[in-house]
Amino acid sequence: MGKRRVSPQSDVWSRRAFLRAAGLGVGAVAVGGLPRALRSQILPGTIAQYARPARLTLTAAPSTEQILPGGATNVWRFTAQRLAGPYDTVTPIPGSYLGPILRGWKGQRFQIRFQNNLSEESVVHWHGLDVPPSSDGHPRNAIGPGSFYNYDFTIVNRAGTYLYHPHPDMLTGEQVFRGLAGLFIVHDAEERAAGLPKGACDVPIVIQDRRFDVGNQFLYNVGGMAGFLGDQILVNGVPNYELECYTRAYRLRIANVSNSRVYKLGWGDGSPMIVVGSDGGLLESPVEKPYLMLAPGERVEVWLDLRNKKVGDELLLKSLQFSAQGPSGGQLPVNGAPLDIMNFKVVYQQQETLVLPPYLSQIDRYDVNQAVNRDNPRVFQISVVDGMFRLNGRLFEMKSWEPDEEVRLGDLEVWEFRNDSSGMRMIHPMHTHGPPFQVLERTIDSMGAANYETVRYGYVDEGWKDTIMVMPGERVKVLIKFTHFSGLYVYHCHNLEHEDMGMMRNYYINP
Ligand SMILES: [Cu+2]
Repeated sequence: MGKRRVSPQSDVWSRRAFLRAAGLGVGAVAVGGLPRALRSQILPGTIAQYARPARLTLTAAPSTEQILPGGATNVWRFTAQRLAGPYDTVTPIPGSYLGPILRGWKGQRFQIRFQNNLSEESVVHWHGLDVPPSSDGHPRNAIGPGSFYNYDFTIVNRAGTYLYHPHPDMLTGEQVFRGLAGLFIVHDAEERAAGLPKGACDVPIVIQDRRFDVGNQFLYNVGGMAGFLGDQILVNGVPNYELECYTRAYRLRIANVSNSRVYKLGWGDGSPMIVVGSDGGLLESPVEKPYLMLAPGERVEVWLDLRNKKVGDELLLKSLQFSAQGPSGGQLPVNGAPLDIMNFKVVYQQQETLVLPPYLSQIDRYDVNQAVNRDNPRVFQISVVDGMFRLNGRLFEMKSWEPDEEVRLGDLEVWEFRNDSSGMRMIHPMHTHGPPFQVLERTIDSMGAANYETVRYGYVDEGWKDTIMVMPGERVKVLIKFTHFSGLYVYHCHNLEHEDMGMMRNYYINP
């Protein structure tokens, strides 16, 4: 099959970049006396106050998309309509089943009316955003076909690449698989001033794997405990994705929105990855890694410098081989098999003025000595009992929680995810709803040590996280502070099939 080219001159991001460069501002919204495009250039420190509340409808419904040559593929799709707020609140991705990119500012209010036009219940989770429990997309708030639900939250998170996707009990895996997911990009003044590429050079890269039947239809054949592993990589919903590039620097916002597949991202020419951000936005400073591990639900931001390339040069983004124990469920390629992700092709010569900024953002480090349980971490032991992955021996219960799943608003705690029980050992990406966290420490047991060597240099633990990959035999301690909201949230494995099988629990933040 031929490569599908994605030209920066024909896509939505470059259109906006062009208009910005031309000083026009799409829609020429003049709030505060200045067009948007000029405000973002002249007043980077005062933008947030201009971010008018965004009001939109978000609809989930069956649709079709031309993904492979031949017949169109039936998909489920998020579409959004902006009712109020800045023009760029909603940016559809042409030629993709993915939901539109939602865009907001720290401090901005979002009112989103979700309309469920599927034939089953659903609910939307704003992955990584710390929002009130009633707007968090807890499975108990799922609504039936034909119903709607009003989400209302103000963005308290720092700038970063967040996600939105369905979260109904036992149905999340299939709904995301059918196409229901999108990026929620948050900006703030610090991030806008960091000196990173913008516009067409700020590129979202959503990585997913899929399986198709002979009629080009999605095949959701879950391989037992392995979850779903596809044999076709899609980037932004497109196979054989190729981005036509300038000889410039790029900011890549890479998100793993696959159900179960873990990627070990590396450059085809062996050059190191230069990381500028993770789940919760920018790092303090750029960090160099030989490769990057990215489990389902995780995001990473990369500085790609094409200044020394020539027109005609190409650069592959690959997933490199790594070893993880666990079942494959008969699905090939297995987790850890080498794969091509996408290609960057230099087609335009252009002068670049940006250089990699030595400083990116301020990260306020939690102090473990301030934690209420410094020497007694709250442990979440992953185990298999009766053929089901469990958290502290338990499966998901819709409305109840145990005493050891209660925390207090305002407390800083040490949480420890332990993936070192005997029995079936495989990777689990652990995700918390509510506040983000910081990684304190990782340890590996002797049985897992050999496999660990194939992944350990690819963790990005330097910044804010909401999803953390835990290898077989590994224990990860994180620092988490319950800052903003009290109420009922969930924590769970972001292998979506594991989550659907019950590897999820409530936790309660006492006011
Ligand atoms: Cu899992």
